Amino acid sequence: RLDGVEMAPPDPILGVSEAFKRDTSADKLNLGVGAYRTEELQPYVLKVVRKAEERMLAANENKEYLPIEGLASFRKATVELLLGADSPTIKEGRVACLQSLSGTGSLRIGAAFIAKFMPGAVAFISRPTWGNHKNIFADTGVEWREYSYFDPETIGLDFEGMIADLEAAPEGSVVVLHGCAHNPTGVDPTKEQWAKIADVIIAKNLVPFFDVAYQGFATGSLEEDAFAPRYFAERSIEFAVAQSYSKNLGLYAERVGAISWVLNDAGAADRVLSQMKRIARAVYSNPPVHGARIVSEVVGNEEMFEEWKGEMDMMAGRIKAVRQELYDALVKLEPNKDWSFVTKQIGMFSFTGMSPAQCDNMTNKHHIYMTRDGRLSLAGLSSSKCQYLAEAMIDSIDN
Ligand code: PLP
Ligand code: TYF
Repeated sequence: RLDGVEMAPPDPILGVSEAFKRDTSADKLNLGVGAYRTEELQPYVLKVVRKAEERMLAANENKEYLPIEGLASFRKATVELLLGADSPTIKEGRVACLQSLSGTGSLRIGAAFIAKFMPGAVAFISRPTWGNHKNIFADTGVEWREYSYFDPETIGLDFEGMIADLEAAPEGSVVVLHGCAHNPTGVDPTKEQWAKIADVIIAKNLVPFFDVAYQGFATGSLEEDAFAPRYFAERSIEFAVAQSYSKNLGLYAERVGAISWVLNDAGAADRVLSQMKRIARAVYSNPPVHGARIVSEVVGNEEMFEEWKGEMDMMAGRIKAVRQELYDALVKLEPNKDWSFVTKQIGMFSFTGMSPAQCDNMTNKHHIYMTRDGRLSLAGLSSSKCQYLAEAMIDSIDN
């Protein structure tokens, strides 16, 4: 009966890690997935996470089911992290927050909600964007289209193209926006540009859907990195937002995140939450508790919260340092080329403009694993590998 099932293609990002594991070269370097590594290229568990886990173990917590909407203290902490603890939106009960399965599961519940309650709405995603956005909307039956975002000439934002495409979108369309540290380009709108984006959203009655996967990794400040959603809330724009703790708290495998709707009416927030619960119930019933407890321990304790910020600075600082070292190595090897994009881009990635063939050369000849859109995860790079990477890049670009 199932003889006709064809082999599915590997995930364009996670599939790179699988290929990396099979490579036996001593030089191999995994710059595919956006996951933080130490200078020794080992995964890193934050000290503050270990501390929270010790406290949880000592408290002898049980493993009872959580409510469908998740752990109350986690939801409170997560919404406050996004909008600020003194946000009037929160005080007035206008946020519907459901703990879900990290960023991906949160986007998925948000997309399912859109499919159900905004039938026919098209989701506009940036070109390029994180590979999974298309999958998530397509699998939930929401049609997606792209809006201009990246200008390969300037290696910057194609702001005019973006605004023109949003202006041309049908009324009531959904616009997926990266809250900060755009993946894969590392290019974010300025505050002035966010204001103009908000103008178009209001004029065209569009519905923003923020994907916040890197809060704390763009400017280094949790508050600054939440500028766009906070600003939209101030302007009374109603929006959805998916949050993830994979990167900023290093909880990748724990699957910790939330989907929220920020609305202008508390009654609407209650009704929306009830419907998101209904969707979640049919998918996984209720979310896992362990990671959510870690978050509420860390965010709920002033000392641990400060410690977390210190470790986030350390991680973001190491990425900035290798960004600079890679730039220096490239300039030294090929001074006549403009490498400034390396240090201009922010967040975990470097978007190099390399073609698929050049990426293949990086992998096949130099054992450097990356996605074929030309993205390098600097979170997986060490100081000691910058020279090797620069040489491989120049060999791949020049040939
Ligand atoms: N959205 C973007 C833009 C991402 O880069 C990621 C990857 O971290 C995610 C969402 C979701 O990741 P996760 O499901 O691990 O939270
Ligand atoms: O872009 C990345 O590398 C991260 C990790 O299906 C990731 O966001 C990649 C693919 C995926 C889930 C997470």
